[in-house]
Amino acid sequence: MKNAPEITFDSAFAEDTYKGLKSDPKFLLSKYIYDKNGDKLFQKIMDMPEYYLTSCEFDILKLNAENIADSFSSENGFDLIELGAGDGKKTKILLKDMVEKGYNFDYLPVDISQNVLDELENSLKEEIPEASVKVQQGTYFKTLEKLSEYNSRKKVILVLGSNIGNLSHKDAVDFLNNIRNAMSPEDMLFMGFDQKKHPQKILDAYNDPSGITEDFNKNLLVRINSELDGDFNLNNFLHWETYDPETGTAKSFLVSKKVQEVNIKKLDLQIHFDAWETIHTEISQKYDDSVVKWLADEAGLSVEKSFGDKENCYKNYIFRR
Ligand code: AVJ
Repeated sequence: MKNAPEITFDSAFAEDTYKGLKSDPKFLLSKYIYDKNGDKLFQKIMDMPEYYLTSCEFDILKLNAENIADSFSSENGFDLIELGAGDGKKTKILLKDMVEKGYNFDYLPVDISQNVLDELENSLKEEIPEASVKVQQGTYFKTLEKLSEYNSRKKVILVLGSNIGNLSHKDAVDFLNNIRNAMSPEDMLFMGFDQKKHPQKILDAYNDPSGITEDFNKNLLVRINSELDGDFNLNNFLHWETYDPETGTAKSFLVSKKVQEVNIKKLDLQIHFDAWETIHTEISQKYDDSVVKWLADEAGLSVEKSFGDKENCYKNYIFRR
């Protein structure tokens, strides 16, 4: 059998872009939205009135801070490890409460970006100088592995923002399973899951009239243009959102408004788009208790407790292995 011609790529971004645009139907991976510009756009999304996720989770943490902090605490102290801390706006509610109570803990925010960590560290020095902060630059699972190797006290792992929603159920189980492998029996996982709700409310959150989500979605094309020398014309694509209330899956697309050719020099690639042809860019999965329980079961975790807002728009769950 003859091997397919080998193509070598300069980066994972180049390789994934090539594969996604060669596929039928076309797709791009949402994780590549987050460069400097993408991070900024996501901050703007979190401030939009339509993006209810942020304020829902904020309220849940605020309302239940004592309860949550209590369940974290442990006689020998604990490490609070946050995967994807961002600006820490929500975590600070918990940190303040735990500092006030005199809990013995270290806060270990994990992020791939040293820049994000520096900013977070500085703001914490200002706002909660009593907190012991040990930033961890690296990927989630390598860092978790490292931490569980030479750390014996209780770990509380925090994943806020329903970030798991970008993963298919299969990938979500792998993600949870990776976390579980780093957990000892006394450790806890505290995680946010956006819930199924009125479909219109979900569509509105991902289709704001000001066009911030559109810019966020199109940042994939902006990155291809600048990093891979592409010539996407952003005006020739529209942002489209769908939500399937049966599966709970919101999907983002970029739709080609006309027949067009796009060149990507660094991939040595010319792509043809039919009129109204799609590029699938992101999923934002919505959950209910039974789906969360099923995912946990599959990953060898059990749900210990959950906290919701009045309307159960959003929920935070505590898991144990
Ligand atoms: C960061 C994955 C939680 O899916 O709600 C926001 C990303 N995409 N608006 C989400 C996002 C479009 C967000 N997560």
